[in-house]
Amino acid sequence: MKDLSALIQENGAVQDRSIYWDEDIYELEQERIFARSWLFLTHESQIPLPGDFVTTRMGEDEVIVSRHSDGSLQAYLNSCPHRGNQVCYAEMGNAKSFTCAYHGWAFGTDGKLTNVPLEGDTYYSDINKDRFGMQSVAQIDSFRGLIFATFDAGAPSLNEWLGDMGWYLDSFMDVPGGTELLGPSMKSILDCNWKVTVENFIGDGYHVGWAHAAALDAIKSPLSFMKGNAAFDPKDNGGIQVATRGGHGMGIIWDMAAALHVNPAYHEWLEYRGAQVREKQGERAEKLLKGHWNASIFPNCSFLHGTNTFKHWQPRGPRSIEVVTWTLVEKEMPQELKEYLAVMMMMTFGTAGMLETDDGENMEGCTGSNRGWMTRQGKIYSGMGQINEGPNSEWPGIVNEGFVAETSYRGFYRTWADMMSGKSWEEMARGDGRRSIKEVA
Ligand code: UNU
Ligand code: FES
Ligand code: FE
Repeated sequence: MKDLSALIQENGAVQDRSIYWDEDIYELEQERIFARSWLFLTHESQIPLPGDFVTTRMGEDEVIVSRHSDGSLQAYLNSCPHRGNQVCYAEMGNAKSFTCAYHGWAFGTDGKLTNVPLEGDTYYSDINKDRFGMQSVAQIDSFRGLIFATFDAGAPSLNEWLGDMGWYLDSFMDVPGGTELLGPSMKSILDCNWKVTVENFIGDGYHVGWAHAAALDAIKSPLSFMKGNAAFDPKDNGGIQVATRGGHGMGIIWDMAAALHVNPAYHEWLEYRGAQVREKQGERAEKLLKGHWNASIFPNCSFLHGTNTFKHWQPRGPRSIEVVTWTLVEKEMPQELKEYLAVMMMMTFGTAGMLETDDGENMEGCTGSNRGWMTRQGKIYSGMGQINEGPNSEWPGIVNEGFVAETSYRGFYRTWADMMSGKSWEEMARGDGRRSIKEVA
């Protein structure tokens, strides 16, 4: 493996190509990123009732996430402590218990071992059931309905982990009634490294007018002025790009929440909700609510506010991911609006969505080219906008005025490098002192 400290250079602007291909680096990511970070599991709306469960992955670990009989959220490895068989194969459902198909050990909805077949005749009742539950996560918590967990008991709280990202999320998630994910999810496989999709969503405003030119035209997007980049005027770059501490980030296009669909009912909703949000949280929150966001929550989930897309990029080795997609809406939206938004989400960023398929080819190309040994020795570049970014009087984080930039890429890779080098939580909390060119100068 290459020298770890050289994989990310120039304050996050240069990546070594091996990070998209190398199996040893991928294994180290499992240990140092996925086994430590708070990872997205599901939304409370997916498991409202006792016994409700979903199965998902934390890194490559299969997990069951359930609502226990006492109402608490539980998550534990979906693997039997007897001989290791996967216990639950359903994607979601409601259960009183989970029974292993191999020898019949049964577990409660908190993962605890409740029944062992032939317990008296074979173990002579000398088995301590408390010892053999499915292994629970170290911490589980939810933020405005989004449920996360970490395998690291020493990790900071979820609120600290999200930091300023939580403040940004509140503008559209801390609303009366809250939000929900409309499922069932769509799932598909892409032959790409997980980080390529995370970086695309965290901050790629640059590809929108180029890679999506035909789709913007076809759906008569209000952004179709960007197509082919020909008519782009610097004043069209109206928005911000943000890197928040912890590797999260986003690009926001002001007044473009409905960037990929035109529906008067959605605009009416934004006016109605915007006034309430402004009252409770202030003008900045209203401005955020009415913007279109592309965003990622470190390490591997992303969303588009306005296009109502919520995605979980599940790694399956260094060169493959499973993409899981839901529609994220407000619970109090009228039913017809929810249905309209779900259809538009599918048409744009569902598995066969017009923009999703534009991106998919590029995600695979950015990964697959590195199969060439010589190609893989090189570096790639995300230095756009460094000269223009810094702390901002209005917006938390490192901010670039203008949504076409790579500010949030750099924040993501600085945190990635910090975690990969094995920094302690204290070291990471202190910050890396390399957050923007302006601060360094
Ligand atoms: O493709 C995207 N990430 C995107 C599309 C971002 C902003 C607007 C439209
Ligand atoms: Fe950006 Fe080729 S122009 S990857
Ligand atoms: Fe895209």
